Amino acid sequence: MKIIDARVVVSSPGRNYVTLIVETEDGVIGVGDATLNGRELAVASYLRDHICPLLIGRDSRRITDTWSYLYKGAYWRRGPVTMTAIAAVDVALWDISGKVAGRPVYQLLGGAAREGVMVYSHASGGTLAELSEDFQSHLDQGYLAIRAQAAIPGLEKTYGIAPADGKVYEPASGNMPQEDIWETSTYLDFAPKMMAHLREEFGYKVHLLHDVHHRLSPIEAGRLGASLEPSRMFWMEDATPSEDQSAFRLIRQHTTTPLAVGEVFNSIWDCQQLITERLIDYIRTSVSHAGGITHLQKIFALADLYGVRSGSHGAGDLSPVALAAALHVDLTIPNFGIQEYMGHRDQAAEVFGTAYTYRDGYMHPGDLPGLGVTFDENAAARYPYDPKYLPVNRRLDGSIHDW
Ligand code: CS2
Ligand code: MG
Repeated sequence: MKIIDARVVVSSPGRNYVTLIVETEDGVIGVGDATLNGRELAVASYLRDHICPLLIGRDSRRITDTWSYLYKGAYWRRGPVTMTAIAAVDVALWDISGKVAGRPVYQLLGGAAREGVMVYSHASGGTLAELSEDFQSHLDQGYLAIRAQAAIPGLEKTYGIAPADGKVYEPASGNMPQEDIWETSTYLDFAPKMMAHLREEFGYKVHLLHDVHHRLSPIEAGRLGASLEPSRMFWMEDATPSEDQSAFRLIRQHTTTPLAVGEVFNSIWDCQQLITERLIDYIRTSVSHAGGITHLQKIFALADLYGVRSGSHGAGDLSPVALAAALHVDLTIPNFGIQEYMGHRDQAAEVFGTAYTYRDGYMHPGDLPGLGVTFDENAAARYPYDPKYLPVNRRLDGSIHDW
């Protein structure tokens, strides 16, 4: 099962995706997601210039060896660019192995440990009334868990709010990031009111989640967590900039609101302290940004030892390949918690064919051999790369605020 070709396609069907295609001598094709939002071309180059040539002639079945070759064998390790590139190779090789075995990838990972994967969707609004309307529409679609975000009164823009067409939110096109103003005190007053409003209107049966997008200091996060306690959140996500693992000790001292973090993590080392000290409840590392299926399994296995559950990132900038791979992993691990499901813009369906399904709050990866995802290179060619950047945040005094 020699690899004879590995190529990278950068396309923008609704948003930018970097896709790795690996082909074996027997004509089996595997796909991997190498998308790093706002830094897409760096991973494309890492793959094209430094990794694809190393794959030619390797045995596609030797997944762990290839992973180690690319990680341990390189002097410069870790980091989002490297780990996203390795992830794409790893996922493509799992896809190939599944196809060769004639079995869905989850069967190679130990088989299903549950019937379906509980997912959470995104509800948002420019006002609380709009948020309620959107929340209701997600309840109507059967979601058992919903993340809620609303525009912060007084701020011109709030990240994470869907545009008026009801589609998933995306950064604006352009060669420069948009600049937003961030003001913490208004947000700290508003967020608990937003959640209380939803509980009053919709009760406590639905799981309620909220994303802070790394905007608070540890003590502010402690205060927010405490003020959200009456709303009995499923989780408070990314309360503080996540590279500071010990910050979570301080947050923990002040609140019993469950904590989730990790969508920007790239390896087990990024979350080792958070997990082993039980400072979080959910680890949000993803297949595509944390070294692929092979490495994500290690992170979740460590988390399992400490009672931490999974809650993988699944925003629209993770391609359908990444979502499929996540669902295969989610179905198999004992400590699965929840999976984010934001969905993709309609054009993505012209490029990516998927086998996964959604019903009554749960998803399933499907039973096609491999990941169950096809990639149409001709369709992708109709959607050329469209530079986009996530917004930059400044405080009222003009200084840069954290993401
Ligand atoms: C968010 C994302 O889905 C989430 O939880 O934090 O919108 C995130 O900002 C983007 O995926 C960044 O690429
Ligand atoms: Mg998030």
